[in-house]
Amino acid sequence: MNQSELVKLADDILVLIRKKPKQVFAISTLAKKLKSESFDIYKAAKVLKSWGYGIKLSKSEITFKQAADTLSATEISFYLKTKIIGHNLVSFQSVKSTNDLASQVAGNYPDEGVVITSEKQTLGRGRLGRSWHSPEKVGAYISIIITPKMSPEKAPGLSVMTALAAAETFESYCPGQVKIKWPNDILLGNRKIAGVLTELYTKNNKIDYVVVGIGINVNQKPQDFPQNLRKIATSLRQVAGKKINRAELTARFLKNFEKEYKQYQKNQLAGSLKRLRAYSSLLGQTITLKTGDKLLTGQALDIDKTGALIIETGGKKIIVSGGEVTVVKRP
Ligand code: BT5
Repeated sequence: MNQSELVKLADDILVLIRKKPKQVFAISTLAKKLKSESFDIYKAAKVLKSWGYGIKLSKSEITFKQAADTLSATEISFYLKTKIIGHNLVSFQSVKSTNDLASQVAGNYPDEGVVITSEKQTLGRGRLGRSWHSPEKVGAYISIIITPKMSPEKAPGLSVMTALAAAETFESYCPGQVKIKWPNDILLGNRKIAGVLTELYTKNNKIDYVVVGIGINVNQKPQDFPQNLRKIATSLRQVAGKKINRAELTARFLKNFEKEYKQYQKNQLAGSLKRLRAYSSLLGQTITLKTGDKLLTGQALDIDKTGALIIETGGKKIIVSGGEVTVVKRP
């Protein structure tokens, strides 16, 4: 049995034993079920241990004790309750950027709901050429391919929609503490824990596909951030005060994403405005926005159903789409 067959067998064993923790499985029974040799089952169980799974293993028996801290497709799928988003889920140990990879995949085969995750990114991207710090095994780096049947003008609101899905997810870990800094930052106690990068690909003025990427700081300790981020970033773990299961968190986020996306396709953010307003860190504040080279200062009044921010400046109301805008200053 070669290495990739062994890895596949390890995954198959996991699917069987993962659902029944503490049950003792005879290796000979698993071998029969998986049409393998007992010796290979034993070897594959050792592979599972090397992945960090808590497994009690003897020559004749296997017992599942504890899940590994991993963002593998099998582990995420264990918690996943979606219909479309994540129906095809591929996980990597290390990639340059999950958004880049998703775009390559979708360029060949734009399939609604494909999800790519990675344990680490070596060139994680933020918006406008900025970078996303993506250390190994403590974060969640996720890209979702979608192919919405809507006009490209409606795409910027997908970032706000995704930020809302993320906020709803984090709310269950840190109730009452989550804020969305329009259009794409999610904050806990005024520090950033996640950012959304939505990239639109068009063909003949129609949406070909959209890659929605999110980077989430899950289990970082303060020292895991570089000096320049220590004062502006935090993680769910730091605020919740306990280590978070990244696979479960990812599955919960994908579920919320699917729910919000379904609504968005019907009526954009019309049904979500109340929640968006409640999460917003900007409304009512005087802020400075940067669009291209221009700076604009005004009071943030509201968010509309397209995801745009309505601001008042010099007695006029202006609607700013989330597209290429950065909030550079607020009190
Ligand atoms: C974002 O950009 O916030 C979007 C980040 C999207 C990252 C995901 S990870 C999966 C997918 N694949 C990718 O390659 N990207 C996406 P922006 O609003 O431009 O914010 C970037 C700024 O946030 C940086 O300039 C830093 O100041 C700050 N930053 C970078 N890494 C951070 C981190 N881990 N936590 C908090 N802040 C961070």
